[in-house]
Amino acid sequence: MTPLIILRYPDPRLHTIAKPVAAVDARLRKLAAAMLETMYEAAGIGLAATQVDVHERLIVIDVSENRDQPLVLINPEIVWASAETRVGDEGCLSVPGIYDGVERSTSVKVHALDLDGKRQAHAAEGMLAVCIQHEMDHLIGKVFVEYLSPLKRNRIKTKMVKQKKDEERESER
Ligand code: GNR
Ligand code: NI
Repeated sequence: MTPLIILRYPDPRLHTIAKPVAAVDARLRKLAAAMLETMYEAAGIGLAATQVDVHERLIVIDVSENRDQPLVLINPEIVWASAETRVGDEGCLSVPGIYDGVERSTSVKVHALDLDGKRQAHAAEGMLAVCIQHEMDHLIGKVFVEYLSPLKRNRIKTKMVKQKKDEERESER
């Protein structure tokens, strides 16, 4: 399987609001498998369908040390988020090379469908809780840099545009 192409900030398609997955069928399972492969290939701990230009509510996550605990969440909903928050550095496969602090709930409860179309409840804390919140933001068209100050965001935007131009020049040679 060839990895999917990950959209990069400031691509406007990253701001698309995803629609619910209509059916957990063979197409969906194939997409989830391709997303997991893409996430592992890019050494990320999560990936939202939005990032691969598919605007359906589907995220894949693996926060395990050994990269052997894939989690697929279909039509995920955060049903509870702790009032307790923590600021932690985040990165994003759609904003390569940028890491900055974002305030998130320290624990969340999530309802989602699994690959069999069954309802699952997940209680998450630590890195998993952070990752779930980061991925669910992607599904509503939100990239973590939008939590940063306009000044930082504009600097990041400029850097990303320049990076892309440099790569394009490089590939023309
Ligand atoms: O790989 C990723 N690492 C990460 C680190 C801290 C907080 C969130 C993340 S998610 C990110 C992968 C990604 O971009 N998912 O959308
Ligand atoms: Ni991301």
